[in-house]
Amino acid sequence: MGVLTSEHPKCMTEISHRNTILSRQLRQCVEYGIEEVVMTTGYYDKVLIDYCNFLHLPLKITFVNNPLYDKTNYIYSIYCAKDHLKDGDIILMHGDLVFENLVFEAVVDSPDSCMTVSSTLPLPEKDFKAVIKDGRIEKVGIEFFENAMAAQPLYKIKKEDWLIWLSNIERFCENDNRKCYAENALNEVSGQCAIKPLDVKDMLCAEIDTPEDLEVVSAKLRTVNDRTVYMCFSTEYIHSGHIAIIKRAKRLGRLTIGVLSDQAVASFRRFPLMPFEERKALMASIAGVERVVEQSTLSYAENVRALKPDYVVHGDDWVNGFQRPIRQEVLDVLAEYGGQLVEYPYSSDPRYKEIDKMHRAELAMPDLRRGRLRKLLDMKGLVTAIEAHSGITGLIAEKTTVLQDGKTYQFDAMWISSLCDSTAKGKPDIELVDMTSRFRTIDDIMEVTTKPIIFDGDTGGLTEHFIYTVRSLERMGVSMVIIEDKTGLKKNSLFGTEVEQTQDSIENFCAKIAAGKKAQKTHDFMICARIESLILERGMEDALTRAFAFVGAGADAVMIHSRKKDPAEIFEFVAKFREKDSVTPIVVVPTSFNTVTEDEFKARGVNVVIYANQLTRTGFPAMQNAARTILEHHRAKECDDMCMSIKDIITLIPEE
Ligand code: SPV
Ligand code: MG
Repeated sequence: MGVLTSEHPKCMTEISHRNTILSRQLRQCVEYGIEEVVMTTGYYDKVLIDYCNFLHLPLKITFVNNPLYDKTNYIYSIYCAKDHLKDGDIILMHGDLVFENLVFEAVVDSPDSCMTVSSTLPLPEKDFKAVIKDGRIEKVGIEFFENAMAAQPLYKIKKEDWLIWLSNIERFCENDNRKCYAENALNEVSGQCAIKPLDVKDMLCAEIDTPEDLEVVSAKLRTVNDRTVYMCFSTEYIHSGHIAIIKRAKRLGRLTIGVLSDQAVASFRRFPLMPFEERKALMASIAGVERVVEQSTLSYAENVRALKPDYVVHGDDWVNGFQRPIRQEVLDVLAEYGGQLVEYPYSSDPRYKEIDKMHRAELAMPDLRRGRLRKLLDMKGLVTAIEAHSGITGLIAEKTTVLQDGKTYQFDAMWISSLCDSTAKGKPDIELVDMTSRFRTIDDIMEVTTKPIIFDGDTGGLTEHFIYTVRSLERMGVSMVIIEDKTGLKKNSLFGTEVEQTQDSIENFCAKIAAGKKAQKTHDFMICARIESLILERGMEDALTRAFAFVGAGADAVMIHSRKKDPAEIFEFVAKFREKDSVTPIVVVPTSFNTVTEDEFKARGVNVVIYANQLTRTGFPAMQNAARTILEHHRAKECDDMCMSIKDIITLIPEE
């Protein structure tokens, strides 16, 4: 190295603007949790010690001088230090070695003894090569070319292997064999040690022997230091598991964090308690996070294509489960430009589950749940709800997730239908099931879910009773009650004019709405007026007149209902209503006009789509079928294929 080492040992050669070979190695040790270092010294021993002290690193460094450094090789330095090296596994490295973090991480994390080799580099003429046999290192030296790979003296040696190697080092040195490599002592006992080759391929792991090496390695180091890393988070709280993975990610390069948009979080997990801007600020405040960007879908593709990070980092929890296609897409996009996916073991610390549970519990609390429907309407423009009439149907509404085209779909809310609640109790949908029983259903559902609830309030009953119903629902955390403008013995709307049904007067119904609005205590709670004019064939004009009157009386939303298959009258109502009122949410229940997609409803100005009875209508026929099958066969075997496994049922139920 000539002039570069005229005043200090080679390991103190600068390799970047902030590091020498040694300071980089020591900082890497600190970064990877190593606490004790034994450093053998030779010439410029004091310069080296002063330098290490000057670095002020949280390391206990034991310096061991080899007094014969100019007459011996490093086998003798190890011999001098032997008494400090017998306590446990060791990492062994030469002082002129430069390696990137990913290499060091693989060495430190290796469960076995290992030595770094490269299957892609050409065999060096004069440097170390390792002969590999049966997946183990058999010999290390500069003279081996057959069955060999380029090798670097960066090892992790498990204590049991090290003690074998070290005792042969001792034997060599005590027999005055001090000028060879420590590896000569290894080669004699390698059969008793299990040192595996750790293939680092093209990653940076190189010795600096000449000024040319220095130039090449420094240049490679600049590209290593310039690498970029991308991760994405949806979390609203940071626990030590997040910090650990962020720490690992930033060792790989300059870290950009994607924060999932509120809409994306709501679509795949649950409504975020902490809005996007807050979550973004939280991430930006973490040391080492260079940039925070929005990721607006669960799919990484857009951001990865735009940022082209060298690495995407993720926990290995997405290898299976619903995120699997997202992972595959990341791999495909990375392959487009040669990026790499790095996965770390997912931490399933019970404490994190506890935090998550607390978070869920918070979301389920009445005050937080109630206001979430309004927030979702603001956030998404169109909200979907599916019927639930029991705890288990609530869980289906809460948890069912579909992944399509890199997006996840879930229902936003639950509809507690009078039809389905009554049917589940074997009763007709004529306001026969009393409020106490209906509240019981709400409570059962609320106990196991977090999504907002829209309650089918039938006619709302007498105005004098309705105000109490509003307060009870509000207190329970229901987000919206829908009451229909009928009076007397209400029957299900899908009977239309086949049964006698009486529409309430506009005045009466407006008074009921106004009384309900006056009774509620919070701003969050919504009262929706349901217009039955089309069901009862009273015409579009009547429907619109009523809609505007009800909004005037304080309704927070209107629901227009129809039992026609053709959506034309619904579309006409929506268009005409929107001509005069662009803000009041419109609710539809497309049981009959079921060909219309959510996107089309949204484009026309609808805000809430309720799938009002599909779980009931699919569940009961399946049960009837099972019952019939058992009766026919006088045993349950034939019914088995129709049944969900007990295991699947159990996984649907959250554990407390
Ligand atoms: C319900 O689900 O109970 C409803 C909607 O009120 S409908 O059955 O279409 O009238
Ligand atoms: Mg109903």
